[in-house]
Amino acid sequence: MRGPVRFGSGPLVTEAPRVNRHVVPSVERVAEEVWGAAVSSSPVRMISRSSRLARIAVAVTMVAGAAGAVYLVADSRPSVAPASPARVYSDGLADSYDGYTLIPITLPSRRGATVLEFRIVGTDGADNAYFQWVHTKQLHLYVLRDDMSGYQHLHPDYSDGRWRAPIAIGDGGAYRMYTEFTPVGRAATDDPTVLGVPFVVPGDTTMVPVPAPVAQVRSGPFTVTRLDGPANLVSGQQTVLSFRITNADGTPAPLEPYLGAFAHLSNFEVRTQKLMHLHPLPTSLNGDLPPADGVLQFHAVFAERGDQRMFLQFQAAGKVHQVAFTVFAT
Ligand SMILES: [Cu+2]
Repeated sequence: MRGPVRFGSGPLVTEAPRVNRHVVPSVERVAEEVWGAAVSSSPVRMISRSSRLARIAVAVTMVAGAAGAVYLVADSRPSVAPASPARVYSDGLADSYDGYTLIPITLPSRRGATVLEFRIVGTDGADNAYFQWVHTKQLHLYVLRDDMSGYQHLHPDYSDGRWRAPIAIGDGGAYRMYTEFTPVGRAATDDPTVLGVPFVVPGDTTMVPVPAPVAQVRSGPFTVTRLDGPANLVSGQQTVLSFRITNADGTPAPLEPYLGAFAHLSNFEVRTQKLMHLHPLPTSLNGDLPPADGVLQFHAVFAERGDQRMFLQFQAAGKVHQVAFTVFAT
């Protein structure tokens, strides 16, 4: 986080308190001062003043607390100036990024089943078929209508310079397709390139209002609980999203790897349709064991305030499930 840090309703903290770590008053000295002040201002006076051990224990706690507070203040500031401007990651709102361009060939133009077909070319105009295998696929395709309904996560096949995916569109409306891939040479753990183009399916359309935030959503026999309930997130800073997936009796769901992860979360900013695709933090050394408590955590930074609609996919008991949550970022 950059700039001043505000703690609760207190004053704006722009600088760590000046504490000389080399001059620490003796515990007994602090015990005398702290105990005297605490006792004189506390309505609880029945504790024996002669309890020397208790005084020392309180002093130790206070000294540790002060040291912890200093650490927190210091730790929340950048330790070094950023070497270069923050990288702007692609989000599917453009058809071209990182030198790659998404060129649609056949986009759905009516309801029902069809084949979506496109090319992805590099700056030299050549097709770039060989992306890295990330989460068991070279390329992930997402489709969403602009009212945040009709989410699909598909995996096109590549041949003859073209990517093709069978797709079924259930209703008319304005849609966007997103392609996500990691070019060769980039760390597989780095952010992928996400390109997007809109398309329209004419005809009757039943728009779906974005649901209000809730704490729990069910899919089949499984319940997904957002551990923060419907609480708002704070934009512009590192955020942890935690979900617990349970059986009907409340025990952890038997999660299985799906596309190389225990869950896939596509987050769309409702106002812009900007996409951020996330995977849970590993819950075991090799990341190959499901969480014993059924809790999956995702780290994310939400750039803008506003509604987010997130689609969470997971596999349990041999079947892929999908749930969606609305979360407001303040
Ligand atoms: Cu994924």
